[in-house]
Amino acid sequence: MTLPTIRVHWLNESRAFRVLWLLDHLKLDYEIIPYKRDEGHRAPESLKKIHPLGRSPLVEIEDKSTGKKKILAESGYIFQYILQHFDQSNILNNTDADMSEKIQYYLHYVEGSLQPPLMIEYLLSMVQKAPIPFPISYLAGKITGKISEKYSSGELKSQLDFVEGEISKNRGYLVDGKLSGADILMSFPLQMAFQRGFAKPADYPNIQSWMKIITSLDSYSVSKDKANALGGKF
Ligand SMILES: N[C@@H](CCC(=O)N[C@@H](CS)C(=O)NCC(=O)O)C(=O)O
Repeated sequence: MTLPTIRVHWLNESRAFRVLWLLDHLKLDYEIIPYKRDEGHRAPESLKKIHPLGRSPLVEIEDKSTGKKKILAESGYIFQYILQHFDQSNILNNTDADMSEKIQYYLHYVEGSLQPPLMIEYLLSMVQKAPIPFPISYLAGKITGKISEKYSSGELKSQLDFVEGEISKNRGYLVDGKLSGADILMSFPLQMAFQRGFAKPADYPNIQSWMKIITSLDSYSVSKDKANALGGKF
């Protein structure tokens, strides 16, 4: 089978890093089309030429014989597509049907449940750090603190508690005691939660050791070097 050309529309410091890592772990050839965040930390307008929503990651699949192209958006769907079409040896899939369904679950869970409270906490922290004059800054601090207390920090804690329990039950990984696409996809929000100080590493020992193991993989370093060479941390 001739594999198509795979192009990753990659934005620096973004979820797109996981797609590089997935492709590198599967040892697939691909091209990176880099985009740089603007001063407001947003994606440049040029990404909207690839997909109307202008978010990253976007993956372009081009059939080498016909030149026909398709654009894949949404990290979970991109993972599903790549695992289904390009992981025939089940390196990151699972041959057991129940376990395979569990991987699929995480492809939805990551953006559907884990990412929203994390994003709210991030936005609230940005408001708290913004250069707003007193007394508006005081009021903004009170309001954002209340939203966090009443919703997002508690919600994030239950999500992290859940993931901590799953890793513990599943022998150090998310599914079946071994690495799968779910681990690579889930790495981004979990790294963010700790790097941004929304959770204390000491409260989540299973997530910490899981993170240490998966980020020690050669494929992680290969992707990180590629991202760094393009001027992005991720
Ligand atoms: N649910 C989408 C989210 C995509 C998304 O929000 N990507 C961020 C990067 S982490 C982005 O492109 N941000 C730039 C912007 O919003 O301008 C996915 O999973 O791919």
